Amino acid sequence: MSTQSSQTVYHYLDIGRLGRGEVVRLFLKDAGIEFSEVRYPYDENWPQVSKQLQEQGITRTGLVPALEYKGKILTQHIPTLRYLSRDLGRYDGETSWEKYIVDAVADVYIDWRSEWVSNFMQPSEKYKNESTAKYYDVVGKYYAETEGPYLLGDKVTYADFAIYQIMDNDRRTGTIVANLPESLVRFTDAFEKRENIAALIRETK
Ligand SMILES: N[C@@H](CCC(=O)N[C@@H](CS)C(=O)NCC(=O)O)C(=O)O
Repeated sequence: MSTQSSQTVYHYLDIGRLGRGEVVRLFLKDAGIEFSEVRYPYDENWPQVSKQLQEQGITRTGLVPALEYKGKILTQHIPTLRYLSRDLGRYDGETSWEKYIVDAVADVYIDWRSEWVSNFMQPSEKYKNESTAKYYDVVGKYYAETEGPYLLGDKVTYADFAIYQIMDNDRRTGTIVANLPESLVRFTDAFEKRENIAALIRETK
């Protein structure tokens, strides 16, 4: 999909710092990309608004986030981050193996995010007691494979934004595990100190 404008515009639901969109928003902030935001109330009018967005070509599926970026419209939040990473020439691994690790952790995140979305109104016992334990263990082990603080060591990649944000969302819905793996404590501490992220956290706390 194409757009005439070269301005970056972020389209998402008006649900604060929850959901898939915030992963893209954090990434844009970190990268220092200027953007404007269009937020849609997630209420009884949303199905109609979603249909209009489809008709306008802002989203193919009726779902958001959608990003107008350099004359194109990007949807599907993880492919959006991959596109931006390639465009910026940073936020990805360098070797084929590193890129694979980043993609693999992003894929675990996609499963985790789907389960989080199904559970965020009323978390099931299975999500609270089994799923989260599994995801924090699996992802914690990936992060423990380097000295950290990020997935690939000292270089931040697009998967770090997704993992930070799903942990943040679990904290907000009271579903974060009691004992975070040490590798993820180290990661969260470092991530929150990143210049543009720290400023964002201060603004929205
Ligand atoms: N595969 C899409 C999924 C997008 C998606 O499910 N977005 C949710 C918000 S996080 C949405 O638009 N929900 C509104 C609806 O279900 O109508 C992505 O990764 O961006």
